[in-house]
Amino acid sequence: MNYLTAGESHGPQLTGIIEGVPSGLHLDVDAINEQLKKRQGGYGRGNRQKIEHDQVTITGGVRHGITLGSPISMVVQNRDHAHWNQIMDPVSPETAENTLRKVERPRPGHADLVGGMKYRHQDLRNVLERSSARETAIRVAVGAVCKQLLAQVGIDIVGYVQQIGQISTDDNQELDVSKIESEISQNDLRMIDQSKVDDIHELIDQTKKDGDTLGGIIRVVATHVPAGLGSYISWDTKLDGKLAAAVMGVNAMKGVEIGDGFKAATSFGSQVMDEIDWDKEDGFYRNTDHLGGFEGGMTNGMPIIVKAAMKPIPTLYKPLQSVDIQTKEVKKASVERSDTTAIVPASIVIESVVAIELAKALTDKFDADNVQRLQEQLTAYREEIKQF
Ligand code: EPS
Repeated sequence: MNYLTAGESHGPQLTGIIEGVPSGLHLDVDAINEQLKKRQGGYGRGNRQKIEHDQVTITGGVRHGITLGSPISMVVQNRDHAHWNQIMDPVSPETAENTLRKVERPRPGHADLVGGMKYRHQDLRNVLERSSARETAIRVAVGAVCKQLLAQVGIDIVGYVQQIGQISTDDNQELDVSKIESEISQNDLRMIDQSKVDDIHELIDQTKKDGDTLGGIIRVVATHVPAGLGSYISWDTKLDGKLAAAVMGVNAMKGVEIGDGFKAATSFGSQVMDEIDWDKEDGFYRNTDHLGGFEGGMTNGMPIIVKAAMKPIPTLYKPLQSVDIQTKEVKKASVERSDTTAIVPASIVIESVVAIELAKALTDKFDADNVQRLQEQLTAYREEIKQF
């Protein structure tokens, strides 16, 4: 399975193509839209989300609601393009008028400056339009398709917010996906601990007043993943490595942990390894999950736990020092409309990219031409593993 996205933040639309989704999957478009809606939400978002009402249109690979096994193409319109149709026109030639929103004072921490150097763009808008996290809307649509495929083989997955700025909100213990879902749906921060919501709202409000931004920590849990996805045989077959790369591929991510992650480095071996147990019903299992469901780069049948550290958004209303790329004068960085924090939508994005990697691993390992055959194979494989 493979996917590709295209589209600029204020261009006409975002496009995604996924190749390798099995045939015979009943695709629930409402469920894709539900994910898109969740990604648009969350306290701390800016005014762009008042303009967008993200909805997916399927343009290939699906017939009468059922996947065909051919590439699935999807689009999400940028409603804001209506305000940018001259400036972001894909075809009409450059004029003085349609280059009015030129960006020449790169924002520290954004892709602006290096992107400009690398692609020889003198208008840094050509960089920021694609490096904008707007692209994650279509990645979430791709992830929503993968989530539906995973659900067909009993795999559940959720991403939520654990920490915003310095306020930490849970103890890393919860592993029940439906319990997490029900807790986080009760607030606009996708957090388990309801008692911290007011404090965090206040923190976001104050940060906004200060013209500053916030990052945070996201945790993803995936359950009922069979043992043996990924492999120890070569470095690039390790599935935890692929998950880490997918997480780092999301805008603004600066760190990834699997299970106890960095904490494992300061613990004793006896506190980190998950002791092995066995019963007739489940076969082998572990008594704890410090290793986040991975041993030797392979899933071990325990819940997968991935954490991501997101840096604060680099667009500041109180801008930092920069240098004008034309005049080379020290100036304040350019100010674009932005969010105070995007940690809530990012938790959906991280959930999505983890779902995509798990779906990839699954469809790589088994015959995935057809979803029913995939289910049959997985049932047989699970039985074999249980009898080991
Ligand atoms: C973003 C800047 C803002 C965000 C955007 C990401 O966009 P605009 O400049 O149009 O206000 O709202 O995120 C989205 C549009 C989205 O859908 O998530 C950036 O610079 O990364």
